[in-house]
Amino acid sequence: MLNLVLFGPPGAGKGTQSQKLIEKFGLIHLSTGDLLRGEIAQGTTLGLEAKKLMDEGQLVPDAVVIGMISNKLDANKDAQGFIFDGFPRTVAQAEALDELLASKDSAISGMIALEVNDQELEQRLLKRGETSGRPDDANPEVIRKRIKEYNDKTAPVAGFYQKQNKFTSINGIGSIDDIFDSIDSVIAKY
Ligand code: B4P
Repeated sequence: MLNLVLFGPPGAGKGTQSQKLIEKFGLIHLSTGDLLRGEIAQGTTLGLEAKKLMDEGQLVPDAVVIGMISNKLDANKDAQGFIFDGFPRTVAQAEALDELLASKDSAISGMIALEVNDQELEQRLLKRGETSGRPDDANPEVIRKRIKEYNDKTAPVAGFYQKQNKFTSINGIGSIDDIFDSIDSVIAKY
């Protein structure tokens, strides 16, 4: 079973590369950002609470996203593996994910981190904001807040997987296909 964590700051290309990974490996894509936006679109109580935080560039509480992931794992018992995109974003989420997978006799195969500098991230997100309709992409102040949240709360998650010898970092700048080839060669070693 291949269970991959795709890691990196907002706009690093996690969602973009996930689409290519699904095509090649037939994995189930679990993006907490997409799941939260789905809740918002449906107007659920969870979505309403998440929207306020997301629009300000803040993380949604751990318990909310861990609950969503747990439900999705239960709903996909026969999966060949999962791509975790945008999750875990805190060390508490990483610990919870290990426990959830262990309870299913499974584990993370590896984390692949996409390295992209802040200036490039800001440009990518502002560009996407022109067409995506995402409030968190349209405003440079919110983008900077998202990058700060990443540096404060999410970057330490890399250390969690480094301690387990499951961490690989790759250059996230370049063509989408070249970056995918780099990811593919890391997966070949799992
Ligand atoms: P996410 O939906 O995870 O959003 P993201 O970080 O912006 O996405 P990503 O890195 O996937 O970028 P993409 O490929 O799309 O999170 C949004 C919010 O949800 C968070 O701020 C938080 O509030 C909440 N949230 C989500 N998960 C959470 C969790 N676990 N805990 C708590 N809160 C959570 O790429 C971005 C752009 O770059 C695209 O336009 C793409 O076309 C472009 N691009 C991609 N690769 C490129 C390349 N190689 N060259 C040039 N451009 C490229």
